[in-house]
Amino acid sequence: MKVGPDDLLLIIDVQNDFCPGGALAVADGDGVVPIINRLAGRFDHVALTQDWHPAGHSSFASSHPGAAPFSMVTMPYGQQTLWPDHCIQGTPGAAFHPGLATERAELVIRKGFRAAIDSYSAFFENDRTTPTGLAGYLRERGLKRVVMAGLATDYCVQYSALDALRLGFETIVVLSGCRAIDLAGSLVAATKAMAEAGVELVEGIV
Ligand code: VGL
Ligand code: ZN
Repeated sequence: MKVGPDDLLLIIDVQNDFCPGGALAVADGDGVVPIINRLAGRFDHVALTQDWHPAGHSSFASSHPGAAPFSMVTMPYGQQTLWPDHCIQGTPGAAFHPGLATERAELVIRKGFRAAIDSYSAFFENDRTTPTGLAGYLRERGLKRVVMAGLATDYCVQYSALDALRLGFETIVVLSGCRAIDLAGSLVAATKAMAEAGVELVEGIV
């Protein structure tokens, strides 16, 4: 792909809690930082997402007595994986990785801030209908194509990519800038789902 003026680089959840030593560490999560920093220098428009939960969030296993992290529960909006407490608003774990070049970001979109519902996607909460406002932002700014990288490939990146496509944006995921949680084959499933939907999966940008 060739980067153009109507492209947005959307950097997903490159936060301390998703990096080694964090509460929901993704293997080699911090490995994306130099790759994404290099990418960011190529784009006219950059936005960041930030997973941003209140303490006691309903996606935390600790909020469900007897439930183990990484187990599933049924919520009013559907199936939900329960996570270790992570990305609690205002804590160091919720901060961006200190090496991430955030200064060129034109927008930081926070998600998962409603206690009763999780939000993997940058566009919709996990009911798949409550919008975050990002689609409106892109349309008002005349941005046509979304290029994504970040954490985690099989959760927030996948959900964001499928929603971007569903909303009519051309969607590219840069796999060298992503790392996965990979629960029970979720990385293979996510890659397949994105490819079948029409998300363009690229290793890098030349
Ligand atoms: C994420 C699980 C819970 C992600 C966020 O950024 O992929 N995964 N919260
Ligand atoms: Zn989360």
